[in-house]
Amino acid sequence: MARRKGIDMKNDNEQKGIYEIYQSQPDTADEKVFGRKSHSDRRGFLKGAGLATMAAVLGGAIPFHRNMPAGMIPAAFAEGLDDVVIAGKDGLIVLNDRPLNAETPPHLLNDDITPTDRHFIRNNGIPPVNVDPQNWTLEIGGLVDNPMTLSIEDLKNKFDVVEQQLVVECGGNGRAFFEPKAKGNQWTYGAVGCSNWTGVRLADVLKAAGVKENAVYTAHYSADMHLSGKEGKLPISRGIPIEKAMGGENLIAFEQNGKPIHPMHGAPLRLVVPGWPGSCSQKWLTRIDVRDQVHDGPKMTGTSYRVPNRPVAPGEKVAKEDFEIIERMPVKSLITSPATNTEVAGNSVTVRGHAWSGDRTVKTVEVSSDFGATWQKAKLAEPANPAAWQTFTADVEFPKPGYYEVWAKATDDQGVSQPFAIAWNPKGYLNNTFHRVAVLVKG
Ligand SMILES: Nc1nc2c(c(=O)[nH]1)N[C@H]1C(S)=C(S)[C@@H](COP(=O)(O)O)O[C@H]1N2
Ligand SMILES: [Mo]
Repeated sequence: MARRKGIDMKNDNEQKGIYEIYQSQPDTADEKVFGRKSHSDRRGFLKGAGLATMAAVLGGAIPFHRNMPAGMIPAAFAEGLDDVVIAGKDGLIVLNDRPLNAETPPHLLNDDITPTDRHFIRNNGIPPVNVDPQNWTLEIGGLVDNPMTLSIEDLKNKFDVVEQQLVVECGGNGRAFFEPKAKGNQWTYGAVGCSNWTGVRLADVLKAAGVKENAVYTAHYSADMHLSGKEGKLPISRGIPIEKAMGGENLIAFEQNGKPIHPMHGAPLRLVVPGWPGSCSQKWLTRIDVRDQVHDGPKMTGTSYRVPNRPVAPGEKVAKEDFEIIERMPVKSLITSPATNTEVAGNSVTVRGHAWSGDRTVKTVEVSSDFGATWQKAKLAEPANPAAWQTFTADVEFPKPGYYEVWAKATDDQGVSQPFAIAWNPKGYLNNTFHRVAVLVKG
């Protein structure tokens, strides 16, 4: 199990995570952590001993300290996870080993195309073992004129085979930063990847099957086993609206990055529904049914992959009927270089990262090195294809040595930008706040 770095509480000698401290005692959090009260604003307290303490903890003076919002946890502390290594998975952080869940530290996501060994893993159940791609079949059933049973060879022979760079992001990516805490995998930043997927278009297969007029939703089934081991009990069975399923961006994929799909990523066949919660992308895919109602399989109902249909206060109890299914994932960006807590020699650094917005295009990415007081536009590449992430770069200059944070903010083609603060929801979904990395300029 990964753990957060603990902060030693001065008075009660208790080890508490920094997020817990800021949540439970916001007024005294700065005092607990930095030895001096902040009152409503850090400006005052940061002039004196508090500023010196914070600088000592962060490893350098803070030239833009006047802009630092009160109660903001320095990005230097945001990734307090111990490194645990999984075989064949280069540097991923394991959150849970049954089922296996692992995320990728941002600096290992620097490539335009995410290598398979750096793609996060999110399993709800126990993956099938000894799969035989030769005898694997996919059934298309439910409200279709021509139900079909297709082998992987059939898929390759009967349909256009296409290759696309597609973003898969878990709906709970960023959950670790929720206060009050939300139950579930405590993903920080790295439950996202953009690999090159090869397969056939889901839409082409559904068209060949002849979707009936009254079709509303797809239902996805797979060969993994429920954690209880009970025969016939499904760990997860999600679906998507039929209009979404007809988009050309969704693939029934048999290769990731030019190789047969890795066992942890759904070998030998999976859906890739980019820009929607990763849970829509059923791995170890065996059947797709077309239904005349919203699918009600495991993890479709209750509060799974759902958010309140209105803004709620942090910690507010929300009635079940006020939840709605998450559709597209929100606009977001990730700084992949420099890694957080990097020491920079000289007075500038080239910042690099990726930005994406569900199945939309990102129009601008801006970066700030003064806690959001001023922003500069980054250079932003076009997506390789719809639903691929877009790489940005920016040369950022620092006026003098000290502690800085580089923040990134993306805006999509509908004019929607990333927010500074989390839109809290009970299950910890859709955190698309700015990514912040700590940079220590040595001059
Ligand atoms: N059959 C099956 N498909 C699944 C899952 C699963 O547990 N079983 N997890 C889903 C979730 S919640 C996510 S975020 C993505 C993760 O895909 P990856 O493990 O290839 O990164 O797969 C989805 N598809
Ligand atoms: Mo997920």
